[in-house]
Amino acid sequence: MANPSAASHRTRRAEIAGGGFAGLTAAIALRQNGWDVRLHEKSPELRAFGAGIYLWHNGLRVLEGVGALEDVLKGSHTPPTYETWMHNKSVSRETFNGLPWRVMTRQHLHNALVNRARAVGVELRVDSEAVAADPAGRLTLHTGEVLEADLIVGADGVGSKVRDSIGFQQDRWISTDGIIRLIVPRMKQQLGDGEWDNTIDMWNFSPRVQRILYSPCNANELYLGLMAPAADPRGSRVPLDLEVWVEMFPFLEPCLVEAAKLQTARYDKYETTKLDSWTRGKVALLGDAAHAMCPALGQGAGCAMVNALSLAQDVEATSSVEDALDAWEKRIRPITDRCQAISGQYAANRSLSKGNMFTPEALEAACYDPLRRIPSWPQ
Ligand code: FAD
Ligand code: 5PR
Repeated sequence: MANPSAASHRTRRAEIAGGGFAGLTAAIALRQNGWDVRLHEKSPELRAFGAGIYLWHNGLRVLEGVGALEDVLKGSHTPPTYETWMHNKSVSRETFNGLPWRVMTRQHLHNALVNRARAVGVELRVDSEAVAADPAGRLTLHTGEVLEADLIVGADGVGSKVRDSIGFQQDRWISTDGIIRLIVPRMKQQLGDGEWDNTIDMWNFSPRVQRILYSPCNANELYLGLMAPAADPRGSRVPLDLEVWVEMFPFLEPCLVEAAKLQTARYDKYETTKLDSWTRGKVALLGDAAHAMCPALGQGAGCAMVNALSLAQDVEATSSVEDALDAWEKRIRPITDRCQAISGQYAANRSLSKGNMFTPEALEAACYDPLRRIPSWPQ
């Protein structure tokens, strides 16, 4: 089929709502394919929320595709081993057959994507909230301005206004466990002997259910995820209830003391959203707007980024954006659906506490290669 933009002698335009990992990835990928792209972020500045993040082979391949991998690799870390402990005893040490994975701060990943978006010429607008979208190809902003485009992307997170203005059928649910996520200094010397460069998923079921996911991001920064049931007032308290955490994890005291100083700490429950469809006419939903998932497999952003890059690939293949979006959802969605289902089961059953839970099924999304469009690991 003829190149659609060449056939119409007109550069195609995309309006994107949301400057998170999904929106930024889509913006760069479309722009690299010659689209005019404007991205709208409702906040007054472009920044990441949350603390740390895991990316696996799939997300790292997206970064390669959008020209941001080198920047992300500098200042991030691949732990030698992904350990799981139960009651302070090691139950598994996983290395995933050499599958690439990486831990970093969210700000680090976000900075790399924003820099790349600027470098390729994406127009970035802050203080620009999308309030509605029209499947015919219109995005309405909070100012009342209506923008027309060949493609509208709703990457505006779990509370998506783009999605809700159109009215997709959706199932939503919220977990009973939640998490306090923080970045603290590594304190490696103070921690003393131990394999403190590893990821260590530390589970305790008694006397209370409390878990810490210990994740070094680089030489200076440590991502801590402190998990407790929402029904536990002390485990879910913010700022941190230092006593209750040090009692359970005494060997992490130097880091926990730092964590307790953070007044802005939040306790978040996991949200899951499942839609009947990710597209309507010229509107596509990406990331948490389409498929918020439990974080057990560390794949919400990874799947979002794969889907964003794949969207940019698929609108190149067909002259009708509507047809391309249908084909895109059919092609790429099943991997995300399966990942979301396993993540949900693992979270509900606290399955990761058993160790060795990164089975081939659980790693399906991670093994996908969005550039070659095949599952490519093990090679
Ligand atoms: P968001 O990150 O929510 O970005 C949406 C953006 O849109 C924000 O900047 C927001 O300000 C803006 N916005 C909102 N509304 C509007 C509007 N109306 N108009 C304009 N802008 C708007 N994923 C991983 O891959 N690896 C992990 O290790 C991992 N760990 C996680 C741990 C926890 C505890 C949780 C809860 C999630 C985790 N995830 C992880 C999932 C990941 O955080 C999300 O899937 C990902 O951030 C979604 O990106 P997004 O761009 O779709 O949405
Ligand atoms: N894995 C990762 C993660 O960030 C979380 C979980 C598992 C990478 C939450 O922080 O099980 O909750 C989890």
